Amino acid sequence: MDNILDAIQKSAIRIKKAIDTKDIGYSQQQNATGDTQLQLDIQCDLICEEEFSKALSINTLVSEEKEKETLLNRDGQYFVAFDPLDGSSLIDVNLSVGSIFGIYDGSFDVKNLIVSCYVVYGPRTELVYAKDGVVQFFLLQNGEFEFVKNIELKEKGKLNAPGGTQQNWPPFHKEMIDGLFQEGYRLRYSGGMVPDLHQILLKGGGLFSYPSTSDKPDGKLRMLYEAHPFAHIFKAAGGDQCDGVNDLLTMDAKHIHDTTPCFFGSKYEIARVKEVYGAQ
Ligand code: P6P
Repeated sequence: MDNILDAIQKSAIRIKKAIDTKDIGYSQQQNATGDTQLQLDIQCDLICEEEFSKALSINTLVSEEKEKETLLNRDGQYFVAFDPLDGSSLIDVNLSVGSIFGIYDGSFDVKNLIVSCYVVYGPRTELVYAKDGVVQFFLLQNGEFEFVKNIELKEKGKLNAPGGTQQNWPPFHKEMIDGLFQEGYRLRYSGGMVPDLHQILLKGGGLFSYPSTSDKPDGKLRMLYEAHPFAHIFKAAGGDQCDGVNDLLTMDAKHIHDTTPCFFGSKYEIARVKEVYGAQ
């Protein structure tokens, strides 16, 4: 396992350099979910694959940037799902982006998710890692990720990060989101899942939502390498998560790029989501 975490840290340092120097023009390719790939998306995917290839304990990789799984070591124990550069379209307006990793033991069944990790590339490069019910926060300093603190969410927060196109939200969802604003919650949404969730984790809590919408009935965010890792992190930080009704950590993906509606936050806000969605 240590060699996988080492690969993640080495990938993060290389990706940060690539973001700071690489041309961010578009390629002629699309990923499995139809997003036109930046040359940088492809570059960052290659960086991760190169670093993971050195870890003989890895059996299979799933990347947002590749349609199919990549077998590395037939006898490997761990299955790694990752989004090498989430929110890459924000780079050309100089907003923060991130990488997301889920490490599964034996298969990509969500019950086997044992370590979740993300990296935020912003004014600073920061890494958050959840294992065995603890969420640790690291800061890149002089080429090393230095431990800063453990992250624990408050029972109730004050930030509201509502994803998706509002005109495509179900009316009851809009009413719930507006209700939080009427209670004094503050809008914090950049369109980058990693910095938006990082802010909620570090500022004590709130709600991030990406619901089922009329244009994306199964949600937009991918289960294996976006929803499951963040559900794991929020649960470990003392918060909660769901798909509106169900615990995301009980819902297995039907295919490697499967998506789901998802909600992450403090316990108070997730209880509100379950109350509203449960009544529909
Ligand atoms: P919308 C970025 O493209 C992404 O996959 C996530 O990082 C982000 O949370 C979401 O899409 C934003 O989607 O529809 O709100 O712009």
